[in-house]
Amino acid sequence: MATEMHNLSDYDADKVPSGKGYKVGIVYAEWNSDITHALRDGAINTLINNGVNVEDIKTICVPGSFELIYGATQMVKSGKYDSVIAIGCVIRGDTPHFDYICEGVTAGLSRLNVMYDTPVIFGLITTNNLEQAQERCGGRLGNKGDECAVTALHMMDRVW
Ligand code: RBF
Repeated sequence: MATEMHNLSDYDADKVPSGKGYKVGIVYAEWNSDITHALRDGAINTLINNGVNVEDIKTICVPGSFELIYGATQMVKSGKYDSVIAIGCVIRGDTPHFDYICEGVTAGLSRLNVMYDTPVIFGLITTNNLEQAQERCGGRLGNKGDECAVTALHMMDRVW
């Protein structure tokens, strides 16, 4: 994913593989929906701009980021998608909940990538405050949803 020094939102469009014919599942969390909807829409636009047919993109929402694990698992197990993008936003609060959710989602999605053949793209943004999240969903640091879509296109294009 991106840092200030490495921002995939500035990707070279000529180097992104075509998504024509590929099917992509997007599971996104409703918590912090101002952020996650912008990330989701960024991902959808980038997929379409790179050749994925709109009818080949399926979006499903889940209540919170923790539920991304279940949602992504169901999408992968359905066998309907060439890649699955999981999108959520966890903002640090005053309790350790932030750490538990981040660790849980990271472990859950990582496990899917080991267990199944469908690439699962990690679109969970984890920030200290709302401003940092806004910077990453179409602000100063690009849109991490776009970057997830570019990553999905690269992963689907690979011959292993
Ligand atoms: N879900 C998120 O997607 N982002 C959050 O920042 C977030 N913060 C939470 C903070 C607390 C204290 C709790 C209890 C839940 C939070 N959740 C958050 C929801 C979580 O991902 C999940 O939906 C619930 O824990 C139910 O499984």
